[in-house]
Amino acid sequence: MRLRRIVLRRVEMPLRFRFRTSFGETTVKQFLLVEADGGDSSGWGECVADDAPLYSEETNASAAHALGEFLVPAVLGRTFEGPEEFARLVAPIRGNRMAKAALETALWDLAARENGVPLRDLLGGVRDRVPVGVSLGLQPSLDALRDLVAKHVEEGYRRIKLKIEPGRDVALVSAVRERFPSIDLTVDANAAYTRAETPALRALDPFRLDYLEQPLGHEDLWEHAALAREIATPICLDESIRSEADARVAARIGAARVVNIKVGRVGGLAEARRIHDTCAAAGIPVWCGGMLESGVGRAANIHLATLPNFAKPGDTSSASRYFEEDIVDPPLEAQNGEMPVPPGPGIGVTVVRERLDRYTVAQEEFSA
Ligand code: OSB
Ligand code: MG
Repeated sequence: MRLRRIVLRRVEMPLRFRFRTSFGETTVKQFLLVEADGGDSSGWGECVADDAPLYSEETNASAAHALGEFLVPAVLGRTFEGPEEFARLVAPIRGNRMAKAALETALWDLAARENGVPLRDLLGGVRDRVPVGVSLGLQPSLDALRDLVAKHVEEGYRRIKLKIEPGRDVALVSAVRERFPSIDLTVDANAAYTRAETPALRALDPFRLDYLEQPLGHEDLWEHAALAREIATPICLDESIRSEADARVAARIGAARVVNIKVGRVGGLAEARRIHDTCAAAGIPVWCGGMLESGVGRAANIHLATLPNFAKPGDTSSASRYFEEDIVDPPLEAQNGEMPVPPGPGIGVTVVRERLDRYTVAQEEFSA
């Protein structure tokens, strides 16, 4: 594999709704898109960093810097076997996982396109469709939340995840559970609680949640293990798992009974697959998280989620929930709670350049 040219775009796409979590609010999805030009075809990768370092320490500006100054020069014009070599090529560069993942995913897409196979086949996936749920942000009222849950249950989504924060937890879960006694229900705190708030988390025990996602701080692996012994709801880790090493420790000390895998958070598809394998060996089911991605990142997530231990519905719901118009074809739409894997080569979708150009606000080109 040899890259002739890499194009880094800065893209802005308006969201159809305001997405509110315990850490912030998004109305416009602002992200970097990587195009890796191999000559005959291009591979695409989406960076899931945000403008502000609230979910992780990375930002669009820090990712653009890491890519432009260090990551792109590490691969451009070099000849290497394929995406599995990427980790070795960028090994001296610490952190910057979302920036790395954007470029690495583009290399996987390119490799799969050059071989004429779906990305799923390169990764070792085993399914044609993946079960999906939705992640619902904090809503202005309990009625608004219940109506939103009803809409998505009717659409066939397989799991409903509610964002919570201290003071907006038990009442919200109880209101939804009362109206929907048997749906697969989960909550996500995005690290908003401390160990001192264990009673509020224990109060969720009666509601038969499938899991409680990332209640405590990013660095609090040990604290999660302690909390797990004091509440009945299984803990799922998101922000705390940045690598296979993190997953291995979490499994060993009992910090997680479920793991949310996000390609960007862990530095790429190869590391995501290693975490998948480690969790499988430890008997920990995983699912594919989302970061409000456009069709490029969303498609890659769908291919990843075809691996066998993705045993719970992911956050990769229909792109039309988020965007009036996506930048890829065919549209990524769930059918009765399942997302079909787009069957073409690579990530299986085509970037529509005319549309992408309309959402591109800046662009930088690097040539070998
Ligand atoms: O914690 O899973 C999260 C979105 C942005 C940042 C963090 C998270 C999320 C979501 C949305 O929950 C998932 C999606 O629908 O893409
Ligand atoms: Mg989460």
